[in-house]
Amino acid sequence: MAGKSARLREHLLALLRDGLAPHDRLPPERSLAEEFGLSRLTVRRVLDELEQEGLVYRVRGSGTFAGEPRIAKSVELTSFTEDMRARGLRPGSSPVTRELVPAGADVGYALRLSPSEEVLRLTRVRTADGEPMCLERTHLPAALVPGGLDLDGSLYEELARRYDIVPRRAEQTINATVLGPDDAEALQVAAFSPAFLVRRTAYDDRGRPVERAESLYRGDRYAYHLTIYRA
Ligand code: 16G
Repeated sequence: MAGKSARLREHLLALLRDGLAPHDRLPPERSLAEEFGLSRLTVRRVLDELEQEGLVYRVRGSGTFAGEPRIAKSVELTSFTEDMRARGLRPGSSPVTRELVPAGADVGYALRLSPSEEVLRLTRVRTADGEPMCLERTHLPAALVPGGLDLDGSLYEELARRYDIVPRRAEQTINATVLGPDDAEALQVAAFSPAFLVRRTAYDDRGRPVERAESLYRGDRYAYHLTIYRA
């Protein structure tokens, strides 16, 4: 009996590791019981154990599902476009300005460029269903995007499509701040309204810095949400 339930456990662990994405349904208890020659009760115990370990979760009446991997999944590297779509909102950017400028000391340091090297600077008011949510100033090494960028839509989608560049990791800091009059006007809120200032340096697979961005989020429309776990 112990041998069989250990086999079932191994089988499920392998399935969770290689076969199932988070939130995919596990095979039903009944078919696991048949396949492994175990009672439903024993199958349930094996699943209970996996549930206690946080590897699966149960939904009464519909089955057992693969859990989310625990490694900081909640702080995923996403784009504005993805964030808005996930909330059922229509992402947009208006207005958009682009300039080629010398990197300067801070941006150059973050992007590992000399201060005189050129960067493409994008300034975008990011909107959700047409409402301004965030003011974003992004710098990219000009040498990485030699043919320019079409910026009607998502910067990250365009970087992937046109240059095969995918930001994989980012260092990010979040500060509280207030909006100066110009930034407040761009976001259509009162001057000196509170905001979050998020600075991101994003790196690709090879560890090259590909973006240095500053995003100013309206304090009345944003919250930083983290899922945290006890080890
Ligand atoms: C997010 C990123 C920003 C990136 C942008 C791309 C943060 C703090 N910042 O706003 O660095 O440039 O997404 O969005 O999340 P896009 O692909 O929709 O243009």
